[in-house]
Amino acid sequence: MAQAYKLTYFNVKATGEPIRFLLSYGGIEFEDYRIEREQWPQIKPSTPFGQTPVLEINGKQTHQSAAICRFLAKKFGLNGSNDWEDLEVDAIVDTFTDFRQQVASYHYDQDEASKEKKWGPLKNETIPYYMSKFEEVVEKNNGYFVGGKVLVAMWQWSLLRCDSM
Ligand SMILES: N[C@@H](CCC(=O)N[C@@H](CS)C(=O)NCC(=O)O)C(=O)O
Repeated sequence: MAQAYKLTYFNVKATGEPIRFLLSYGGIEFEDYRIEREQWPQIKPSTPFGQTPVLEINGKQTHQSAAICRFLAKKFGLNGSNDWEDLEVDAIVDTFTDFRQQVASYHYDQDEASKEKKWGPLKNETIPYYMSKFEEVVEKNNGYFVGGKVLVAMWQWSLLRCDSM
């Protein structure tokens, strides 16, 4: 029997997009439920930890974007070929998260003065640092992050390429 997949997330790319990519890659039809900001207070209490993305499979809810990606990657053969490769994938994914959090801290800052103060270091230090490091890794791995092939780390990379944080 076909399984029913439903992804609940805001109408942005951010941490939901790699899950959408993975489900599409795996040929899984899913309900791409995009909530509007004003719906959120009503939906929040029904989520496992008050946050999205939430993936439901046959009514069973799960959360945490990286964990969901890892789960789907395994299903679609996009995890590593051994424990070491899996470790390397996890390390890259966690590094994206570190990087993204620094960009998000600037992006979502509502205080104009504090935001302006963050821009210089972000543009001149943080972004060039992470980008050059990521490039180094990719150069060492024949154009991929791990193992010279497309793995879940690649989809997580899409987080950084999203036009909305
Ligand atoms: N570590 C979590 C972070 C989840 C998260 O920060 N979700 C945000 C949207 S990107 C959210 O639901 N914010 C609304 C809220 O916290 O009320 C993940 O990667 O899934």
